[in-house]
Amino acid sequence: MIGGIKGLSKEELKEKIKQDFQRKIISLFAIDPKEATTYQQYLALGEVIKEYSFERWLQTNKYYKQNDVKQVYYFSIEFLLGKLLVNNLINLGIRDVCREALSELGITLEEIEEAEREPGLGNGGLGRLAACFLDSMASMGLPGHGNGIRYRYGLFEQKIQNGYQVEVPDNWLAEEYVWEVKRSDRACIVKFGGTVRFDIVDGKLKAFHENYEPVWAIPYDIPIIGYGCNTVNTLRLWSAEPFENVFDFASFSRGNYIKAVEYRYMVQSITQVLYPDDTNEQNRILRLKQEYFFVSAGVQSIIRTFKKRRKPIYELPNYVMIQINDTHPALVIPELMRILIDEEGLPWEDAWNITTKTVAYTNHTIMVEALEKWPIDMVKTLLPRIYTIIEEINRRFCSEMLERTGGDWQKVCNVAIIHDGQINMAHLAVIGSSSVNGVSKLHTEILKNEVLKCFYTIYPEKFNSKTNGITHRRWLVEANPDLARLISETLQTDRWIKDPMLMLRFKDFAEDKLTQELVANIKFNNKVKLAKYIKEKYNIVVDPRSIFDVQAKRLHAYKRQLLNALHILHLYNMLKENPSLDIYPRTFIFAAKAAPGYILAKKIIKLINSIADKVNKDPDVKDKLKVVFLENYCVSLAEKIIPAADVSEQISTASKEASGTGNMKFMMNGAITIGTLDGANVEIKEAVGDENIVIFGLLAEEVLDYYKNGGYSSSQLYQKDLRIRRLIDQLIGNFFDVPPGEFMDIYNHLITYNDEYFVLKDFDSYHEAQMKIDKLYRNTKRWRKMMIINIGASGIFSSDNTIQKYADEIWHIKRVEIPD
Ligand code: B1H
Repeated sequence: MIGGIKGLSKEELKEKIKQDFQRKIISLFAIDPKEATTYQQYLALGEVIKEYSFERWLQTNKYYKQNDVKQVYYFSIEFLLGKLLVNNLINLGIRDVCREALSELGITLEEIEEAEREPGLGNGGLGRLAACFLDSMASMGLPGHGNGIRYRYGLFEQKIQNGYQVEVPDNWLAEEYVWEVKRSDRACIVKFGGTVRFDIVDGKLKAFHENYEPVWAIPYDIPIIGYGCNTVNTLRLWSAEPFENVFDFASFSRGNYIKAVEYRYMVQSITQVLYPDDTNEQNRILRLKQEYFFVSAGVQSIIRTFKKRRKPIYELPNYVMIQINDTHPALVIPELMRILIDEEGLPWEDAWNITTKTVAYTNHTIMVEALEKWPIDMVKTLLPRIYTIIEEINRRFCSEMLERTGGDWQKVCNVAIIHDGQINMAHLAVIGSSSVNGVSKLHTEILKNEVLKCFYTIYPEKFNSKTNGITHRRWLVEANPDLARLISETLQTDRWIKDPMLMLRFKDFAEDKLTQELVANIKFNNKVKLAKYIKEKYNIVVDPRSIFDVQAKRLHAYKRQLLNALHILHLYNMLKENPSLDIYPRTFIFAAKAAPGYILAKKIIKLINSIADKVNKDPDVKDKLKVVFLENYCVSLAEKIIPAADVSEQISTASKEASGTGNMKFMMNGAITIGTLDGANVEIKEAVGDENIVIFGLLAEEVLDYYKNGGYSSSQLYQKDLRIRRLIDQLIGNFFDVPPGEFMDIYNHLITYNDEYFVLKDFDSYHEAQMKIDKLYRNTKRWRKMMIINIGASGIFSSDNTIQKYADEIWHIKRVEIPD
């Protein structure tokens, strides 16, 4: 090990970095440091920086142990970390010295930083939220760790070919991953399949799980370095490995070669690939295996650590809290029950009491297709012991409910965990935890009054709201350094990086002419940079003086990229009819991955690219409209796009977007939101005031009312509204240069199946909102003022605030200061 950086002067540190870096290149690659490629330089620097964090990491763990600190474990099937080198340099407070050290070696730090490959171990908002939370917990000195899966392949890499999405495997582990430490000595065994036998032992009924297939869970730990403090927490990601000697394992027949190979293949498949479906659950056995795998390993490792404290097991909830990120880790509930009963010998009631106190559940969606349900037979076969426990939880809960409802079976069925041959994971999560939270105020209200209404009457005390947040350290300090510098200069302190509520003081400068100009210049420079990237990558010229209007997020019908696309087509039609129409020049930028099996979403990508083709090639509109689809949206691309955005498209069908977090990232970088009153948009509006956001469209209650009572017909709208008719006709006519019927799925979605997400219904109102944006942008002063207010108010949406609330209201943990 390289040794620490504690107590060094700046000069000493600089010399140390130079030496350590060069020695690392030699020890890793046996080459002259001058001959190293940029990627090798990255690997070497990464190793050095990682080792610099070890001192604090050990210190943190020692402190937690010696002081019996209560710790939180955030269980998530996704962690979308983004690149870590810049982040770690900033959080260790050594980026500037490091830049100087390297520049004395003739190397540019930014080039090395760019060379990092990001681990795409998440789909979108849910996974990125988990990563923001880790940053906040560490930076606030909160004892909170992550627990997840080390996928061999992350989310696919997206290529656009002839306008269509093509998926390429994301081989992110082709080279070493610098930031992890493999800990084979802390492996756990996870058991699949087999049978359960019950027997009386010492007068007590005991379960024996036999003939199972054992799988090694190997932990890889990533240090999560806090900003401006000594805290280094841990993200533990599990990888599945086969037992070498599985045939010596009691239950296996010896010497069956084919079986041995099948077994190895089965094991490796468990952590092979991230499921690429955002908010769309397919009932696949492999996914169930993944869920149990990381949950079981995580719980075992927590209990193992806890037992070293030599406290009675009854004390567990006083020292451990497990937050589950949606229902994907909901099997913690029966798994913890299993360990407490089968391994610790507790009676059911005590185990249940401990489990429900230890677990808390966050819901992230009301989309029915995303609410996880597993067929009974699948769970019974794959996890026989876990199944018997779920059955017992269900039996006890239902008999309680039967009593409560005076024998109303219908009501009991509505809340049962097992019903209709399936296990309802949301019901299991609500029943088996002490806290149930939504991710924005509106979303929580919808949970309480619609989706989980029955449970809200049973357990009103469990329900609470925790509006999402984003780490301003990545989304502002790192992604938009010039703006961060301006905020520090303006406020004459950089304390806001630790205490984001101080950012609100930036709003006081909204009318200040100099601040307005500086903010506008920074935005313009960021737009120039993005324009350069677009030119280099796609050979498309975009004008940084035009409005950069951005929609970047997963592609999903409810997010309504289609509304945006059809509206662009509408603008194009208007301009063709009247070439001198006074539209402020706009560049529409899209970035979005579609789930590989989501046909409608993929057609929408093709449509956007077809519109781009048409618009960008037409000299008649060339000075007014441009459309660009940027491929492979990921954290690093978001960091390039968001600081350059003027307009932030947050246009989901009201009630459908649980929170959104992109909305917060754009706002923080001075983009003005055009959006519906959905998810956290509602709270963004409260934070900036009605005049600093552009709202349109149906309200959530109106949408829910249409779903319940009907009363909307898209085909009537098509008949009545000439503009809409024209757009739809263009979609299925020969307006685009595509195979006949190419957009039939979109047509059917909008017309035949009555426009489930109210795209056409909201079209008018969206158009008006867009015209309002056009007008506002022309008023330079007004627009700049809006930008500053949005930037300042975004402090409210720092995940530090969100995490403080989780810590106070759900976890009951306190900040600790790790000594030097
Ligand atoms: C969100 C998901 C999700 N909600 C299933 N639900 C998945 C569901 O792989 N799966 O099966 C993956 C992801 N993701 C998002 O969570 C919401 O749509 C956003 O509105 C929210 O901001 C985000 C974080 O809370």
